Amino acid sequence: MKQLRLIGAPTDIGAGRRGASMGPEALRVANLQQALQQHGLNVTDGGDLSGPANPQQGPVDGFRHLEQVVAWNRSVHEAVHATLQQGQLPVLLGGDHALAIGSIAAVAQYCREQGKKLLVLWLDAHADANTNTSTPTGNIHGMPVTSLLGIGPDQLTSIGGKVPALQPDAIRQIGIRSVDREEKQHLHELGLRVYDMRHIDEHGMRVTMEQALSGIDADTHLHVSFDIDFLDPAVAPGVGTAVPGGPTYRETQLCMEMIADTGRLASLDVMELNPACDVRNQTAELVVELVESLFGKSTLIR
Ligand code: HAR
Ligand code: MN
Ligand code: MN
Ligand code: MN
Repeated sequence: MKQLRLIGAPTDIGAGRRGASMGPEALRVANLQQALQQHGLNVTDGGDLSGPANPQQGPVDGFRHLEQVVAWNRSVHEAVHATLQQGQLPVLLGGDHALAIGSIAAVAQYCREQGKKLLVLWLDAHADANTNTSTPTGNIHGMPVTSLLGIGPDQLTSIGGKVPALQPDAIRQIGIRSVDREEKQHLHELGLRVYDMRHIDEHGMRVTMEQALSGIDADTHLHVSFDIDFLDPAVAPGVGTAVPGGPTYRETQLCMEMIADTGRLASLDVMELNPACDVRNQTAELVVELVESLFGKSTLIR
């Protein structure tokens, strides 16, 4: 297994509620690095990136903090791309989910350079496919998917060089249960593969993951963009935008284990952990366990 590199991005610039800026430190307090090392993984903590403070302003042209979101994403893009070039596996510690723009743009760029196929699994309660006209809030953490697909202002869509950074068939969304009305139209128009909670209820997590992971081969770079609000808030209260009715502890463990089983996980975002909403860091501790599973810790006796 490759060397992992933790990259902290302590900002909540793209979110409505403050606090995701404390995510990287809460994961360190929950011993993320040490837990992974105990399983024999080689893990470096690259420390935190820096960027503009949160000006806490309202929307301009349908975007809150566009300039600051762009600045943070440029720095995330650079760090993630450099990590991949060094042959390491980047683990971005958010920070809000707007930073997935820079992270995934870097991964897509690297895959083009290496001639690899990219598959992005988007684990989230939300589809994050708004635009400045469909957003009810102006919060850019509701827009990373559209940005990566080339919809939005140049500064956001062209961070990885090529526009669009991704084709819609390179993304599969899992756990979705909160979508705005116009946003739903975007999902249909773009033809995104969405395994929403209804799908998981009807088919179970096992079948859902078999479908979501289908087509992965030796040439595939698998990227997981894990928004912690994917989880049911009963087990993961430490998020800024909790939506009831998410995957349970066991369902999420299975999801992570099935991703690990592919052996193709090559980059990861751990986003939207909000310690200000958490209870005694329990969500951070749960996330550490789940990331351990993602990298092959098995709870099976075998
Ligand atoms: N759809 C809502 C909006 O655009 C909320 C979506 C963003 N919230 C997240 N993303 N936590 O995963 O404002
Ligand atoms: Mn352990
Ligand atoms: Mn999200
Ligand atoms: Mn979300």
